[in-house]
Amino acid sequence: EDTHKQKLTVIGAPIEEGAGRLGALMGPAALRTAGLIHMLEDLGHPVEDRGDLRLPKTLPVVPPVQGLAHYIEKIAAWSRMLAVETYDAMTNGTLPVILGGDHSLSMGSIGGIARYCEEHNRELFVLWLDAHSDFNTPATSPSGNMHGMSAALLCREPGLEGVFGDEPHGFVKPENLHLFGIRSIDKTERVLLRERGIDVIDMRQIDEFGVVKLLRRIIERVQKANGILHVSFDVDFVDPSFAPGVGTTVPGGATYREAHLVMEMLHDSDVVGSLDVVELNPFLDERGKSALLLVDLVASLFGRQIFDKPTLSEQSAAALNV
Ligand code: 4U7
Ligand code: MN
Ligand code: MN
Ligand code: MN
Repeated sequence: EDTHKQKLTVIGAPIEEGAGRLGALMGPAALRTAGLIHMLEDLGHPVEDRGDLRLPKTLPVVPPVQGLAHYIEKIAAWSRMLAVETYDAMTNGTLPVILGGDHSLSMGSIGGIARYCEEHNRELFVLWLDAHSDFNTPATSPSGNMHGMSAALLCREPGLEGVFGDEPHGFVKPENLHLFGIRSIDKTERVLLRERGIDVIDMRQIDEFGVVKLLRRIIERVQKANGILHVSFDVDFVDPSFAPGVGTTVPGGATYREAHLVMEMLHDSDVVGSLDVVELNPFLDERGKSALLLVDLVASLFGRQIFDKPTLSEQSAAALNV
């Protein structure tokens, strides 16, 4: 989890059937075109690029679900494949970076990471940077789109058991899931989030208290538990004025600097053990703007700094009491 020169395994997951509109399939390609791999290497990280994964020809048979879960066979195939890949990457002592692809991929990526953590007795925490809470089940989802169900599946909500079937994977403790940047919650989702006691940091709290205090609290929790933090970065966490290339824009998102500050703090915390970058839809982007922003944000997470030393003089630090 030392994000300082940590060895990275990059895994492309061009999956789009979990989202309501097509195009997230091109996400990994756009992130590569925007220079993601070179950026990581420039920062001094050894990178093993496993390329973009492909679905097997035969999809698993998934028993029928109660409610709506579009393309569940494809999501199941991706989840099972990704869980193996992230588990492997962690077992090899590397930090998996999964390039999406829609947010349904986190079922698999985190499923594999959680399995690793369970087997190695490490407490797993998840920071879910998103406009949405992704806590629907087939029974509650208004859309049936599975990118809105990944957090629920990981917290063992019923109705999605067919995704993994008997394939090995782990779960996330509901009390270790931190949703951050939220500003769009469905009615039934709200009920479920309350019942499960999920920590929901919405945009109103971010406006009132700022990202620093709110994130510091989460980081300290992970550090105290000597835990591992998985960061699941949904592009729509950022305000659509900075990141228009996403199918589910919601106004009032994180600003350019708020998003960077989150990533910079995460870098300094040394608790990040894995990362998803999801929901980039290059078909909806404006001349690569969102892809380029994402590469810069990931750079902040992996150690790019504005300046190499604290920029406050001792005198001004004392005056500000920081
Ligand atoms: B994303 C939604 F109804 N809640 O379930 C749903 F508003 O991964 C949106 O966060 C889900 O982008 C958004 O379809 C999923 C909808
Ligand atoms: Mn560093
Ligand atoms: Mn979202
Ligand atoms: Mn999401």
